[in-house]
Amino acid sequence: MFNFPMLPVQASTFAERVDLLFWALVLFLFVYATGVTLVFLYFGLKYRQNPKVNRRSVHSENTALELTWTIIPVVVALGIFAWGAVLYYDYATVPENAIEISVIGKRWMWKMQHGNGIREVNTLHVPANQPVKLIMQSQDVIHSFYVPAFRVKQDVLPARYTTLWFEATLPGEYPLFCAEYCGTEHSTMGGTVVVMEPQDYQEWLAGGPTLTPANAGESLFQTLGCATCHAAGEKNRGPDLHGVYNREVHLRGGETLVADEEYIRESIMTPTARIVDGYAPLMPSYQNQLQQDQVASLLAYIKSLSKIGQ
Ligand SMILES: [Cu+2]
Repeated sequence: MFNFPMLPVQASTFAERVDLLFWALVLFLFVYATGVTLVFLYFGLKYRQNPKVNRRSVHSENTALELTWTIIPVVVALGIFAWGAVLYYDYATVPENAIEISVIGKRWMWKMQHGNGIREVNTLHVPANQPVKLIMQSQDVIHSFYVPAFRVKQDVLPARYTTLWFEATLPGEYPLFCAEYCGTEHSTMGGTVVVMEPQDYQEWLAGGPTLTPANAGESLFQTLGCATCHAAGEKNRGPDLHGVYNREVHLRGGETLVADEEYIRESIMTPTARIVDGYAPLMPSYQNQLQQDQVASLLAYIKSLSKIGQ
């Protein structure tokens, strides 16, 4: 009859669940607001200035009534919180089998790089029915990676990795936006996410260059002389990096953390920030010497080392 969609098409595993919560909230607020408004109008009419209603025996307190209208909204609010928390937990927990794609935001474009080295700008090809993890960074100001059809959005920050995951369900093309005002051409900073059948995606991937980020990272690792201090084995000036990714690391001062993407990136850019226990703060900073994609390549190389170490 007439086509008036309220929300974008549901194209990821999150979409239906997020929409359900959204509509439940809308319904709840509608019922609540209508109820309050009707009572308000009723009392407003009944007790308006002139009518001779009985105003003598006015109740100033009603414990049962007050308990009711306190406890019910509390239970409802906590229920909404729990519902949202469960959704958020899944949104924040990346499945282990997710394929990883590197995304760099930059005024005013999105640069993507796939695991085998294929690069694209403002277009992101992903397979359907498979979790995809985006490892994102900005080259300048704060951007935000937003795909309405997937119901996912994540800020992309300079000098820090953020991640975002989704599992697309419906092959097709969906708009991608920058959702954080980032300058004069912010509104043009967008593109398309192309969801393909897994087999088509593999074929598409196979059509690209063969220098993987890990390969590029390895040659960079040699060129920059990283291996001088980070060679395999003990008694080196720097820690052995085999298997370091996603492993627990003990820091000077007793702190322990997991060496994730962000820690490795920080250790390249500001090595003295969090030193591994047992080592001296000797490493120079690479803050102004590396491009973001070079850091991403080094990261890919260091991650590939962990597979050999296991
Ligand atoms: Cu932007």
